[in-house]
Amino acid sequence: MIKLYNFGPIGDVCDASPFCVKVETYMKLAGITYETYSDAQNLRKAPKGKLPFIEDNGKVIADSSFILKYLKETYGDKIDGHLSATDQAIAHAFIKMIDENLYWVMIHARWLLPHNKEVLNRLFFGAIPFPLNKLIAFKAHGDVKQNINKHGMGRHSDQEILELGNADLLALANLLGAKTYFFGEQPSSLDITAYGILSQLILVSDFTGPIFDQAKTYKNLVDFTYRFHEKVKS
Ligand SMILES: N[C@@H](CCC(=O)N[C@@H](CS)C(=O)NCC(=O)O)C(=O)O
Repeated sequence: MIKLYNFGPIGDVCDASPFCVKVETYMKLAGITYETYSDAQNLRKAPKGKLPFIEDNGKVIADSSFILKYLKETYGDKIDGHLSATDQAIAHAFIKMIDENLYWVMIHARWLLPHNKEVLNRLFFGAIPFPLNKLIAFKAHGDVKQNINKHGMGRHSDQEILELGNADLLALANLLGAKTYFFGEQPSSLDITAYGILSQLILVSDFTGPIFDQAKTYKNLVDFTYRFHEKVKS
């Protein structure tokens, strides 16, 4: 059985990382059996220093996009087979928008808005004994700040980051329109990826701030997220 190495649930959502939600949700929808190994310590043995990664028949695959590619090649393309070439191109561009841009907007809100610091430290480092929890939290905050600056998102003002995030949300809302899923009546990897990030913005109530409020103003995205959550929750 496939072993999925992730962080673990946050509230009612299967993981605190949108990339881990993506992989787990893909396997659920594709009917692929797996077991989860949830622990932030998995980062230590993660081949690329990030989660998720999977282990299947002795093979280790890291990064959500390579994991989905491997699952499609090994177990059949049960999720995206119905997409036209144009839909596949649109899905690819939107998935990159979510993974490479909107993700960092969410990370900024969670890690760099001062009012979320206490809740983040409690949720992510609260189980670690004192004083190790303080040391690990201090290092993690420094690492995230450096990473978000190196990405470039961290160079913008809070207001500019909100604008960039809202442009992505608007694009998602416009593409979804009144449809059940982004390409009609059947879910695809884009729906799964969108659920990964929207679950963090809309369903996880621990973190607060303008981007979380903004996401909740798009009624079709909110309805989509709750609908998808009902479909895939354990
Ligand atoms: N491109 C990777 C991104 C994975 C990623 O950024 N994971 C984050 C959690 S959301 C992580 O493990 N961060 C830990 C770190 O950078 O130390 C994927 O698609 O799986």
